[in-house]
Amino acid sequence: GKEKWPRGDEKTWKENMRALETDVPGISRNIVNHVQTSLARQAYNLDDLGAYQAAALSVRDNLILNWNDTQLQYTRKEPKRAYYLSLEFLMGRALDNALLNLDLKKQYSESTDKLGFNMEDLLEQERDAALGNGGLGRLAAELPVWGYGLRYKYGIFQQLISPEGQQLEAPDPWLENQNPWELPRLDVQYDVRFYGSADRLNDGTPRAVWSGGQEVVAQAYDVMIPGCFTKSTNNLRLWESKPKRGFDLNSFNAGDYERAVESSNSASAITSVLYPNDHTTFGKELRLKQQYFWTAAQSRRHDPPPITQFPESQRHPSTMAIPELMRILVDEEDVPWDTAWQITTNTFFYTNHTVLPEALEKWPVPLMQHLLPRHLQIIYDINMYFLQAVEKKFPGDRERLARMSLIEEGFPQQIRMAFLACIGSRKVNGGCRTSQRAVKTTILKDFVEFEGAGKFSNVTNGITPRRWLDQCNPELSALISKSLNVPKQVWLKDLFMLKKLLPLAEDAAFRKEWAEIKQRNKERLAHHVRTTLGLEINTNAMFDVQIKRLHEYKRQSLNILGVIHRYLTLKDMSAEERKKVNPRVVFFAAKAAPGYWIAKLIIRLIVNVARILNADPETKDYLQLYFLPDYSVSLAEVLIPASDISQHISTAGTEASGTSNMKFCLNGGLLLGTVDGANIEIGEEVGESNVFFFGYLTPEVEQVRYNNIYHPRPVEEKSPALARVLSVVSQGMFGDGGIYEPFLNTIRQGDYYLIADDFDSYINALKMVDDAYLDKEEWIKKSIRTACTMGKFSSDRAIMEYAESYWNLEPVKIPA
Ligand code: CRA
Repeated sequence: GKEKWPRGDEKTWKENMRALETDVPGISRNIVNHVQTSLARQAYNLDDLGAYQAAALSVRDNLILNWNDTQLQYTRKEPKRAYYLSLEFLMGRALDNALLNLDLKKQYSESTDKLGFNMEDLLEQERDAALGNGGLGRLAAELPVWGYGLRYKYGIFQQLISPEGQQLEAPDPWLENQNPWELPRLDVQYDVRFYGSADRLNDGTPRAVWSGGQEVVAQAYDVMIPGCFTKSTNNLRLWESKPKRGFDLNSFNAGDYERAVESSNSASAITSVLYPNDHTTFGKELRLKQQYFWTAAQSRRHDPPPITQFPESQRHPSTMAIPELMRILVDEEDVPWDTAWQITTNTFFYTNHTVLPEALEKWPVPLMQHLLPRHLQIIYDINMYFLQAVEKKFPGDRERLARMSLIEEGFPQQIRMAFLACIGSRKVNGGCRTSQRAVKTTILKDFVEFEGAGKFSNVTNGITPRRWLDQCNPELSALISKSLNVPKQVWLKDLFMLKKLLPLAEDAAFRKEWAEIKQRNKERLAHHVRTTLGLEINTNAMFDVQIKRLHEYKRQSLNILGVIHRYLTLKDMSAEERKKVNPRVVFFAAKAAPGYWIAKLIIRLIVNVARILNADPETKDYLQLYFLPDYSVSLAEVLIPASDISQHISTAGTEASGTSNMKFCLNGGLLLGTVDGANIEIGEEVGESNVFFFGYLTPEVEQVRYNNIYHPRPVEEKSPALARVLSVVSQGMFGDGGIYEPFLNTIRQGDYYLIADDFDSYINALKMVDDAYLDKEEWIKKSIRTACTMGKFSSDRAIMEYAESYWNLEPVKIPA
C-alpha cells in the first residue's frame, strides 16, 4: 500500500519548506548561518577560505533545492534518461560557474562585500576538481546529462619544475579542505566483487554463479551541477571505494596492526588516484579494478525498477559495463542470452576519443581471468556468437575472423576492448568528422564492413560558452551582449547568434573596444604570472600559446624548435633590424605522464631555453618564453582569453578532435594549426583566410613515414634551418646538450611525427602570422570573424545532436 505523504501535519511541512535565497539579505543570512553552524566559526575568526566555504555551502543550498525539484519532475514524468559514463571529469572550480548559471553573481558579490570579503578573492580559494587528464575529461564535465565517475582522493598530480627543468609530481589532495560541493549518500551503497570463481550452472541456461574473492563497498557522493539559467540541476555521482569490513579487530587484538588495516587499505586504494596517463595503455591491475568497480556500482542504480526495463541510453561506457550488464541480466535476472544481448546493445553508445592505435585498451586474458572470472566467460561467449555471425557473412575468411576476434593472439592473449565496445553498442561515433573517418577506415574498418556504415556516425565535440566565454572573459561577454542588444541569457544558449556581429568587424569603434578587451586580458595574465611566479611579461607583444597535455604527437617539440629558430634569427640580425621585429611572448603549459620520459625531456628543453632567452639582453624585448607549471582548468581560464594566436599542431591524422582550439577561437584568438582533428571544421567555419594552416596532410603522412624509415634523408637535407637548431641544442646552447640527444634522435631517425618534414612549412606559417600581425586593424578583424563564427562549436549543438539522433531524449521542463 502507498504511504501517506507527507507524514504528519502537512501544514507544518509546507510552512517550513525553504525557498531559494535570491536577494542580498536572504543570501547574507544564509552565508552567516553557514559560518555559524556548518563551519562553527564567527565573524572575528573568519578568513577568506572560511568565507569561501560558507558562500559555497549557501550556493549549494540553492542547488539542492533546484535539484530536488528536478528530481521530483523526473519522478513524475519518467522521461528516458542518458547517463554519461566517464572515468574522468575535469570539473575545475565550481563556485563562479554556479553563480553565473544561477544568475546570482551580482547578488552574492554584493552580499560578501557587505560581510567584508571580496568575491574575486573568495573564488581563488577554491581548489580545482581535477579528476581528469585533458579534453576527454573536460568534455564529460560539460555535458548536461547525469554523470557517473569515480571520487578519486587525489586528482591529476601537481606539477612542480625542479631547478634543472625536470617535471616533478606531487599528489593533489583536493579534498583536504573539505569539498563543499558534494553530498555523501550514505543510503546509496553497493557491494562489488573481485576475484573468486565463476561456475556455470550447466542447467540448460547460460547462467553462472560468481562467488568468493574480495568484496568492497561502492559509496555514492553526489555533486550538483546547475544548468544554465534554469532550475534544471543535474547530478554527477562519484563512487568511492570502501572496505566492506572496515577493521579487522581480531588481528588488531592479536597485535598484528598491519593485517588489521590491510583489507581496508586495499579497498580504499581503488579510488585513491586518477591515472595520469592519456593515450597510452598500461596493464595495471588497479586500472581494471577501477573500471569494473565503477561500472558495477553504476549498473546497480536501476533497482527498484526491474533491471530488464533498461531502454535508457548511456554513452561512452567503460567497456566493462557491457559484460557487467550481460552478467546482471543473465545470471541475476535469468534473462535468455539473446534478449540480454539485445538489451545491452540497445543500451550503450560508444564514443571513440582517440585515433592512436597505442591508446586502444587491451587487457591480458590471465588478468581478466584472475580479477573478473565471470566476465571473461561472458566475453568469450560474446566473441563466439559474434565470430559465428562474421563467418556466416564472410564464409571461410579466416584472416578476417582473426582480425576481428575480441581476443588477440599472443603471449599473453589480450582482450581488445575497443572491439567489444563497438559490437556491444548501438552506435559508435567520433569527436569530429575526420577522426570518425579515420576510425572507420583503420581500427574499425572490418566492423564497418560487417555491421554497415549506418552504425558509425559523427558528432563533432563542442565546448560550453558559459565557462569558456562568459565566465573566463566577462568583458567580452558584456561587449557581445551590448552589441547584440540582447541579454547574455539568450545568446549564450544560441551561440550561432554571434554571426550577427560579423558586420561589426568593419566598424572601427567596435574593433577598438574588442582590441582593448584583449589587451586587458593580456594584462590580467601578466598580473597572474607576476604574482604567482614573479616574472615580468611584455604585454605589448603578441601572445602565442600552446597548452595541452605534453605528447609527441601534439608536437610541443615543433613549437620549441621553432622558438629556437626565431632566437637564432634574432641573434643574426643587427640591432637596427631587430627593432622592426614584432615582439612575441610564447607560453607553454603542459603536464607529461610521469613515466613518459621523452615528454619530460621536452619540458626540460622548454624550461632551459626559456632561461637563456629571457636573460638575453639582445633579444629579450623581442622574444620571451614561459613554461607555466601545473597546467589546470583555472590556468586555462586566464590564458585562453589573453591569446593572440594559439597552436594546435599535431601531426596530421593524430588528434581525435581537440577542444582547446575551439576555446581560443571563441575568445578571438587566431588559430595556427595542422589540417587535423577539429581544426579542419574550425577552418571551414571561420574561413581559410582567418586561420593559418601548414604541414603534410593526413593521406600523405603514411608515405612520409615509410620514406623516413626505408629511404631516410638527413635533417640537413630536409630542412637546413632545423639542422642548425638541432646542432645548437646538442652543442649545449641551453645547457648540457648531451641530455637532449635521445629527443633529438627521434627526429634524426624515423621521425615518426614528421618534425623535420613539417619544419619549413611550420616556419613559413609562423612568418605568415608575423606578417598578418603587422596590420593591426586587419588582425582585429580576423579575431572578430573567428570568434563570431564559433556557433557550431557550442556544446549545446553537440548535445542536441546526441539527444535527437542517438538517444531519443526530450527536454524536461522544471516548473518554478
Ligand atoms: N586528449 C583526444 O585526444 C579530444 C578529446 C575529447 C582526447 C582529443 O583530441 O578532443 O579526447 N582523447 O574528445 C583521449 O584522451 C584517451 O583519449 C583527449 O582528451
